[in-house]
Amino acid sequence: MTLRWYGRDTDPVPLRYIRQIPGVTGIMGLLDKPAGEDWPEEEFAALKSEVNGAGLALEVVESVNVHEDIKLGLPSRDEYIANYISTVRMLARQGVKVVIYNFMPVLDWLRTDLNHPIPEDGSFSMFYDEKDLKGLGPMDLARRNRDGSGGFSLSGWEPERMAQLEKTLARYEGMTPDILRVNYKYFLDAVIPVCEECGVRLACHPDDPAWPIFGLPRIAHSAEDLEKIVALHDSPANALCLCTGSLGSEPQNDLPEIIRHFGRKNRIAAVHARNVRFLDKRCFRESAHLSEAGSFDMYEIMRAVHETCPDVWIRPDHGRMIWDEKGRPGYGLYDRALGAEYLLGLWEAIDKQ
Ligand code: CS2
Ligand code: MN
Repeated sequence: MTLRWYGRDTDPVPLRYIRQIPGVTGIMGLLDKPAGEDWPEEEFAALKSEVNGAGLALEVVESVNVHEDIKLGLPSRDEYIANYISTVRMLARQGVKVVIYNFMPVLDWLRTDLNHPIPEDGSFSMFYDEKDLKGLGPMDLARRNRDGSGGFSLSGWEPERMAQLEKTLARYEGMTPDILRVNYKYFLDAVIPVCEECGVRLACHPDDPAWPIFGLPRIAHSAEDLEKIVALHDSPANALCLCTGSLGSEPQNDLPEIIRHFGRKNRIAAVHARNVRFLDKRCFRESAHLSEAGSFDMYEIMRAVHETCPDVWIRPDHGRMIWDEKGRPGYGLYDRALGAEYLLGLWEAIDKQ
């Protein structure tokens, strides 16, 4: 059980607090670098010793972002792929086992409100309503996110990424899911053999929400999509990060079944456990992890993990803001700590059964 941690300069949660959450043994961490850069080993080694010094493991990196030129299939992609490979080798030397990434064009996750009040209990969580997108463009969303982020640079919405937003969007005109998959395969064919050689698994994070946005092709939001991804390069190193909140935002996606399917195939390397409550069609809020707080059966989800991929790294994904905490939306301490304990409790019960 791990918690995501953004680093001492930008994460208000100190490592020792994470260490004090019973059963949490590590973090999913990162260096804050623009996509396409080769990560310097000294910097990562310093991060690792800081994390290890706090009594926590750093075996999962989230995320090493994929440069847009790779997704677009531009000639410059080879240079960025070479950097990706060099980073994977470096991370392997530093003891990293799983690298999470996504292949979503331009925009990563998308919510329409980062601080939505939950009327029942006065807490706040992230919220999505397709109706709120009417008349809004990606640039408006980027501004809204910046204003609602409490001053934090949100992963997926980093300022340097947003500065290029309009230009990058224009370059995707005419891009189809099939072309995107061809470019994806080119990337995997280059990187996965290196992962195999050095004992790292790449874990693809699904689209969040689980449908295309702003007309951009998205290719990771259903069981069929994920099947195509694992088939692009057939290797256990070409794996998935099973994010329940992302995939599950589409009620058609049967989460326990999807987990069992890809777990049995040995294609799940990491799990993000999150619960959401459906409020309407394409309208949901992120809820507490407890099954009854949302729309997912977290017991069944944990059982599927226990049955088919019990050795994966897992973390509670986005939590609510509770107890007046001021933090990075989705990544406060309190609700994620509650989530971790709940998930560990389910795990203990399943295990003893
Ligand atoms: C994360 C994603 O905060 C989140 O929603 O699950 O940002 C995730 O880290 C990336 O999509 C993975 O590359
Ligand atoms: Mn996730």
